[in-house]
Formats: sequence, C-alpha cells, structure tokens
Amino acid sequence: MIIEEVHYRIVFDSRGRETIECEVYTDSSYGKAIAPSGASTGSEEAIVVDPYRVEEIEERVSKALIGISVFDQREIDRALRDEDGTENFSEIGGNFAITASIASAKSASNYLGLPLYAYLAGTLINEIPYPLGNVIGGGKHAEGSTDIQEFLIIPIGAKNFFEAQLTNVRVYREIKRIFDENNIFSAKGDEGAWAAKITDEEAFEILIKAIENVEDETGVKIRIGVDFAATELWNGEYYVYKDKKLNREEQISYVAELVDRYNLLYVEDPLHENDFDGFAELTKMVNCMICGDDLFVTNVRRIRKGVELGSANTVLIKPNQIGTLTDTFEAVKIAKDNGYDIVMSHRSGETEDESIAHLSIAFNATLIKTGVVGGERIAKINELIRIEEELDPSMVRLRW
Ligand code: 2PG
Ligand code: MG
Repeated sequence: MIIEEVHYRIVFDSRGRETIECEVYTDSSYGKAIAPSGASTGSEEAIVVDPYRVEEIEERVSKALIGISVFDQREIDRALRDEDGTENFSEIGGNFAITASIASAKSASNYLGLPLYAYLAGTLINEIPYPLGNVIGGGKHAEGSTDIQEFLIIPIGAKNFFEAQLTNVRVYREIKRIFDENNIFSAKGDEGAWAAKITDEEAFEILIKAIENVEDETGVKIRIGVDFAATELWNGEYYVYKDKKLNREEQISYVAELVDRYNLLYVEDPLHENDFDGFAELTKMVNCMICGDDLFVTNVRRIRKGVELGSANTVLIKPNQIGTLTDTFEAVKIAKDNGYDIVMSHRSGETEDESIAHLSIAFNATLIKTGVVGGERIAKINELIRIEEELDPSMVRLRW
C-alpha cells in the first residue's frame, strides 16, 4: 500500500472557476479530492495557488509522496509541509496540498474497503451533526442583498438527519413563497441561499415568519444562526452596513441585542478577524454558540490564542484553510480539548466532492454547514443520508 502515483487535473467549481482535483493511487486503490474555495477569506488562510501551475506542482508533490505508505497520514502530511517549506503553503498551494492529503486518506480507506469516516474514526461512531442551513444570504456571496452574509437555520427538534434536512428545505421553500407573495424579487447567491434587495431586519422578519409556518406544520423546532463575516464589513474603524456605521463597541451591543431579540443559537464571525478581545467580550455577554471562522482559520496557533483569551466557544473547521488532514485534525483536537464545539464547513465555491460529510462524522462535529440546495451542497447532504442509513447514529447532543 505504497503511494505509486499522484495525478492532478483542473476541473470547475460551483462558481465556474477552475480548481484542482487530485488522485492518489496505490497498486490496488485510489482516492480523489477536489479543492473548494472561499470568497470571504481570512488573511491567514493557506494560499490558493494558480491551478494552471498543475504540471510543475504535480511533479513536486509526486516526488514528495511516492513511496510513502498510504496509511501513514501524518507522514504524508509532513512530506507535503516539507516540500512546501512555508507556514501557509504559499509554495505548492493549500489547494494542491489539501487535495493530496484527503485523496491519500480516501485511497487508504478504499484499499481497506471502508468508508472514509470509518477509516478515520473507527467504528464507535454514534452521532451525526445537525445541518446548519444557509437560507438567505448576501455579503460577498450575493452583492446587493443583505449585509449579513448568511442567515442560517438549525432544526434542533429533528429526530434524525433526514428529517433535519427536510425541515431545512421546507423553510427554504417557505421563504421563497413569502418573497413571491410580497412581490420581492429573489435570486440565489453563491451557496444557493436566497438573495434579495432587503435589509437585514427584513430578512430576520421573513425568516421568522417562514420558521413559524414550518414549525406549525411539522412540529419540528427550529433555531436561527448568522454568519456576519464581519471582516468584510470592517473598514479599519467601523463596521459599515448599508444603513449604518458601527464602531467596535456598538457592533458588540448590536450583535448581543440580535442574539436576544431572535434567540440566536449560532453567531459566526461577529467581529473582524483580529479582534480576539471583542470576541471574548461578546462570548461572555451571550449564551449561544460564538464561532470563529476568519478568526481561527482552522489554525492551531490562532485557536490557542482564542482559548487563552476566551474568544468564542466554537471553531469553524475548513480543511482547505490549513492545507492538510493532519493539521485539520490538530485544530479539531485543540478546540475539543478546550471545550469548544466544532462546525464542519463547506466553502462558497464548492464541487461534488463529499469528503467533509465524512469528516463531520469522524471529527464528531456539532453542526455541518454545507448549504441547503445546489448539487455541490446536496452532494454532502446526500452522503450524510447514506451514512445515517449505514450507522443509525443519534443526532449530536446540543449543549446550547
Ligand atoms: C464562510 C464561508 C462558507 P467562504 O464565510 O463561512 O459559508 O464562505 O467560503 O466564502 O469563506
Ligand atoms: Mg464564515
């Protein structure tokens, strides 16, 4: 089970942009992974290198990985890091590294005839995350729509993953019905969430109405979350919205007030990527999940700093932010060791690659953020429905 061949090719993502796919072969197995890409990215994320450098980088990665046992994930990831030589994969690219790393793990699981989650986490898995569904969106994913990047829902009353996704799509469709009824033109943003020329306030009101209608119909309780992606709102002095400008303290009070008013369960990136202290202040003020995405960028060093300062209580996990499976695992571990929840996440630019569905199970994520509709989002959702049938797990225990 030695790695014998590494092959890269350029394919397309959901935004129609070129991205990298990697295949890793042993004599009798293979694994494949495709790199997603972000639009609202943290400045310390692993670097995305031009996919058209495919030939040169394939040669370098092949040299580094051929001959290593496909079961030695740490050695594979170390070889990728050594070949690159920088902290943020600026030489061979986080996109080239993460696909080789995940394709190797898939090749190993393929060799053993196991699903990826079982290969990574063994057989004592009995929990599945709730789907954190993005139903209305704006920001960098749909310019001209809301200022808040994502209005999210968590169907906390769902008995199983299938029912949870069914609840999310019901709310999604109900929102569209409300838009149509009120003659509000809507379209879809990068992640399939509804985009419309409405204020954040209006988005909350429409969302609440849709949730009430679905709750009345199904009896399944639903809570709300948001991703501010606040680094994108921050101009160095103020958080700039279409209708207001808030300084740091005002932003903190505004977020706390929204948590209170809408009983929010989940708030991601409420402040810009370097305001660890502001995150800590807010986390103390509210009783809900405060999640760091651009704040942590799946990076152990940044998560450790957050833990020391009490910034947030939840970490968003995006493997392509850090570049290897081992680094992703280390980020999950440090978060969990310190009592943080983890949320497995897609990127706004996605493909049919379903790996994060398996990682959400293997890493025992509390939530998986992967959209509600669109082939590239549904690929992960449908894979979790298959895994649910195979494992019969219970929904993860929410402590919020
Ligand atoms: C985010 C993500 C995914 P992007 O901000 O959480 O929803 O967006 O991939 O553009 O960083
Ligand atoms: Mg985010």
